[in-house]
Amino acid sequence: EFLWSDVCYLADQGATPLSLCQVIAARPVQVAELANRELPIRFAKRIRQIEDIPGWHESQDLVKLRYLYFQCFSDLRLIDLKDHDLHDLTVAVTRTKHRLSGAISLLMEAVQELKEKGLTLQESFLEPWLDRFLLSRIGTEMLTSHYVASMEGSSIVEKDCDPTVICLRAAEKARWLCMEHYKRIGNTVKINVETLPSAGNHGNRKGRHCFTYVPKYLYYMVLELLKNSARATIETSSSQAEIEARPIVVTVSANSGQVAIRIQDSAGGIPFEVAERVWSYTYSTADTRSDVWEHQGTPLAGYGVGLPLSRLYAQYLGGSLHLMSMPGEGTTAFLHLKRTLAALVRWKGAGDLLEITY
Ligand code: W6P
Repeated sequence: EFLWSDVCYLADQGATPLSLCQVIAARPVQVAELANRELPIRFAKRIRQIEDIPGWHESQDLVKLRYLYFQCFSDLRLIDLKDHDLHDLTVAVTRTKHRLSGAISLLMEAVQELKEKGLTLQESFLEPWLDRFLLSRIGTEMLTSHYVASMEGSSIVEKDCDPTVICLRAAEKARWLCMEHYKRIGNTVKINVETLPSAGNHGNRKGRHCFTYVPKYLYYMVLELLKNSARATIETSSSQAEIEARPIVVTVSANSGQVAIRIQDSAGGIPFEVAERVWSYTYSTADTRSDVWEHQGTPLAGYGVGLPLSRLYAQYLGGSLHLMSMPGEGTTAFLHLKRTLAALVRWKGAGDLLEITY
């Protein structure tokens, strides 16, 4: 019907690049206008992107995912924003947020399904396809979350985000996940969180390294890294005593420009053959059924979408994520984050990632 031709029309429209700062700094009414204008364009582009996968209509999951995006698209397109009454838009955006909450798990199942069917999807096609899709998913999720939060008078961004506190919370959760997952053998890891004092006056108040950030994304990234370290530690140990002799060490440091989080395990390192696989969506060894937005991920799942998605989050917010392996010793993850989102505007390299253009 007419909405489908509308999809075609909007998919061809250029999405206006939004900088994160622009979104964060906007007043609720402006956020509403942005959401109302930009979300349909971005959803139309996602629909088109799904159609770019050869044989997409043979995958139940992709058909479902495409229809989800179409429903979100339709809801938003049927809104009339005149009179500045935001109620209908708020209902639609909230519904959209819920509708798409399982989008990534659905997508990863689709990828699994396509692989099992032996559909010869070139990796060189699929990996960048997934990067693009997930990056845009981060962008629209950010916009919908921010819209909903700003209607409630709050924000997804915290001005006083304490990375140490986030690490402690993630550590607690990782230990809990271990206990759940290895219930029968009663294993859990030891995680030490240390905060380095910074030279100069950057650790405000009691040496804490507070900065402006989106806490739920930081939590997601740290938890993902801890899950990997914890799983490796437990699976390469033969007793609880051995596990406790190999604690995971989390170190938080900062200067005026950045916050760094280092996560070190002593699980023997990443074998050479595996090193490339950890960043790959398609080589994932474990089931990826998980709702990444709700953090209900499969406990300690293997190299699924978690690591590549964490790296996308880090990059999206102007930072980076690297893994270093010492063979026979262990793995160290380095998470570098921009200290102020304001600095992002000036950071030229961020252009492609920062702009929620997809
Ligand atoms: C390992 C494998 C891995 C992946 C990601 C992060 C940490 C670790 N540790 O042994």
